[in-house]
Parts: sequence; structure tokens; C-alpha cells
Amino acid sequence: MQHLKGVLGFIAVVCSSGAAWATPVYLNKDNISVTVGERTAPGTFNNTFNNSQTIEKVIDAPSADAEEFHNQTTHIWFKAAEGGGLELVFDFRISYNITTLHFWNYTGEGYDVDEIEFTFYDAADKVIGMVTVAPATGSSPGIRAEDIPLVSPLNTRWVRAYLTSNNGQIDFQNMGFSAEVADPALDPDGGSGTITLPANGLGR
Ligand SMILES: [Ca+2]
Ligand SMILES: [Ca+2]
Repeated sequence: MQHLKGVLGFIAVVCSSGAAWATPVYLNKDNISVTVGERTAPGTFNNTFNNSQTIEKVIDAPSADAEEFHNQTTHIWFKAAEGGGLELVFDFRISYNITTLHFWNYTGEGYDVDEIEFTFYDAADKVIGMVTVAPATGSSPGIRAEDIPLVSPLNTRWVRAYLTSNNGQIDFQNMGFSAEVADPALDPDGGSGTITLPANGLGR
């Protein structure tokens, strides 16, 4: 009987640990970082960085349900040379299993983002998958996120997102992810969270 209790206790610990890992987390500037990637085409950021604003405005939505209004302090507006796009590199710091993309797009077809290509990497910087999504135009006047199922491979540590449009105009408010904390035991480096981005902030 004592042995059985020991086994049951072990099972309970395993189950509760699994439940902790499976709890969805909203990823924003509080727990991840974002930089402009080196694949970004020649182009102009217009008013995106006026008044010392940074690319962190991509991940400053406080929750997946947050409403944002389009103005110079909230949005990103990049105009790419013909055929090019804007690359964003998201460093998750630890590994996650992504379940949902939250995307606050511009409200009109003339400036909105038409396609986002995601490339997922593990903690050893190995490509573990790719997905392309086509977001809808944003709601108006208050912009709320479109929730798009985005199932990443397990143990995704960082992500490249390549945003494009049919006319080079790339205007949006925020990107966010809902994800479950991955099992650190399955991470190539044991989930140490020690990866750091290059000092120039461009890509990896
Ligand atoms: Ca924003
Ligand atoms: Ca468009």
C-alpha cells in the first residue's frame, strides 16, 4: 500500500507539472523581445520611430483583447521597395508551443498587411517549421486583434515573421502570441534561456 501511495504521488506530481506547462501565456513586451530583422527590404519607416519610439511598439498590447487606436504613437508603418517586406525577429527567451497569433492590422486595404510568413526556430537555432497566414483588415475605429490559429512545432524558442503586402505598404498596430510554456527537458540546451541577440539588434 505504501508503494502504491508513492506511485500515485509521483503521478500527481507529473500531472500537475504538465498542467503548469500547458497554461496558455500571452507573450508581449513583458516576457519577449522584438527586433527588426536583416531580411527587411530597403524602404522607409515613415513616422514609426518619431519621438524616440522603438520597434517595441509591435509588442506593447497589454492583452490579446486590448483595443488600440491608430495614431503615430501606436502603429508601425513601413513602405517597402517593390516586392520586399518587413522582417521582425521575436526572441521568446524560453521555449513555447504557440497556439494562437493575435494580429492588429490596419483598417484599410491600401495600407494593411496582406501576408505574414513565420519561420520557427528551436533553442539550437535550427529551423523547425514554417507557416504563412493572410490576416484580415483591422476593425474600425478601434482596432482589435484578429485571433489566427498558429500551431508552431513544439519547443519554439524564437520566430522570424516576414510581413508583406500587395503594394509595399505595411501598416499595423501589434503582434502577440498565445503559447504554452514548453517542457524544458525537451529543449536542446535544457531551457537555459541564455540566447542573446547581436548588439546591432538586427536578426540573428
Ligand atoms: Ca502598438
Ligand atoms: Ca493590402
